[in-house]
Amino acid sequence: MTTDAPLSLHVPEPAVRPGGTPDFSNVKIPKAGAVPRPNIDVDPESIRDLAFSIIRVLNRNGEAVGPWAGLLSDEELVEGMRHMMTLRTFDARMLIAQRQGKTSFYMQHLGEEAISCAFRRALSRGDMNFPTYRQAGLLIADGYPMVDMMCQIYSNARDPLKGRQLPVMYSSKEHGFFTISGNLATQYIQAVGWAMASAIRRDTKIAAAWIGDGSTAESDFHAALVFASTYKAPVVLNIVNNQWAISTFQGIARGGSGTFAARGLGFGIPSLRVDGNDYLAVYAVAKWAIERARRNLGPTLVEYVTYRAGAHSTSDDPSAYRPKTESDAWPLGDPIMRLKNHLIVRGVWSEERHKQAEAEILDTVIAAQKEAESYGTLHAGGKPSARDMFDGVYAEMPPHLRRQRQQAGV
Ligand SMILES: Cc1ncc(C[n+]2csc(CCOP(=O)(O)OP(=O)(O)O)c2C)c(N)n1
Ligand SMILES: [Mg+2]
Repeated sequence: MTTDAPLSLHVPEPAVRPGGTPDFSNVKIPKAGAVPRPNIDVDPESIRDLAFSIIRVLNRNGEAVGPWAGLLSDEELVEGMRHMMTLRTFDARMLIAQRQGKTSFYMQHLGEEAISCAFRRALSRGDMNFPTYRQAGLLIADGYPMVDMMCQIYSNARDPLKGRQLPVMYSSKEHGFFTISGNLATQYIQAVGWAMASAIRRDTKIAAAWIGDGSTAESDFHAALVFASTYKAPVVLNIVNNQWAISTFQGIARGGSGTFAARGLGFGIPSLRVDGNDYLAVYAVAKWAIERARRNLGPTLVEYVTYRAGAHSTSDDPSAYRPKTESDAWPLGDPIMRLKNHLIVRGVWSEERHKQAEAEILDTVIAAQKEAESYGTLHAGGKPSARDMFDGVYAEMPPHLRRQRQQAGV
């Protein structure tokens, strides 16, 4: 007989389930402006506490405060506002298009618009993002044509990717947007590899890796951190913590480290947490991390604290696993509303201007949609040619594929 108690596993549970009252008491939010802004060549050891705090610029009154404020002009902020509003409108239209059967699948950014839109602004031309499906703001904020994005979503005759990719998995070398892979966390090893190659070639371009909270549980994430840390690769390691990985809450992938940013500390990588719903804070932290990479000071890990307000994708129904009102209770608010309030406080925006911008943006998105639909949608109109699937894969097509192409008569 043994006196040892039986072993058991610890399985973390979300604070609440459907029907319960939303509870974000686990998200400790410091005051805006409270977190110091270290020099970029700081000793990582001396800023370990930044991995457990949240850098914020916009306060409750819509003012920009503290050492991370003051980097963007009125014009830049108004433009940032338009980027976020465009992304939100684009999402709304494509969600409807999916429900209408014009595409099989869509993924929206609701509540996370500030992250990719503000990050893009801090990059230079030639830098390369390795994004997931929830960073289309990198394209929108860089002026990539919405018509091309929609043609990809519709897999129509003008789809730049010729029907080879799942809808929303865009690709644009010119816009620093590496082809999205559905295999999550591969973005991390590829970004670090690309950054290392840039340094080996003695180039000046840096890479940005993107991952969600859930995907940090993949081994690729950890392998990438080893290489980034050892070789001090010129890369920004972004973690978008939107609290959910489909129906799995962030406590599962986070494990015992307290925060996702804290994962970087064991690798000696400067690791910061930032309010992901604060356009100014995201820009300031992105700029800091990008400058470190550019000055050859090595990688920075950034955790964006945000909330996925919408469903995971058009195939998901969040009411099955979280309270319906949870997104209203998210304590960091909505990124568009917060920037709007700030612009009004600055005296460069108003309720009327906001309404006018909404109407203009909707017109622009609808015009792009009409044009894209004139080239076909999932079940109607033009399609990529069957010939396209044989092209662009091999420098020299193997004989068996040549035969197949002949058999298909294309
Ligand atoms: C390697 C791999 N495992 C599983 C999946 C299936 N999958 C698609 S999205 C997703 C959740 C990812 O959550 P997170 O990383 O938090 O990103 P988010 O969707 O919240 O932006 C999973 C498990 C996948 N695409 N790739
Ligand atoms: Mg997530």
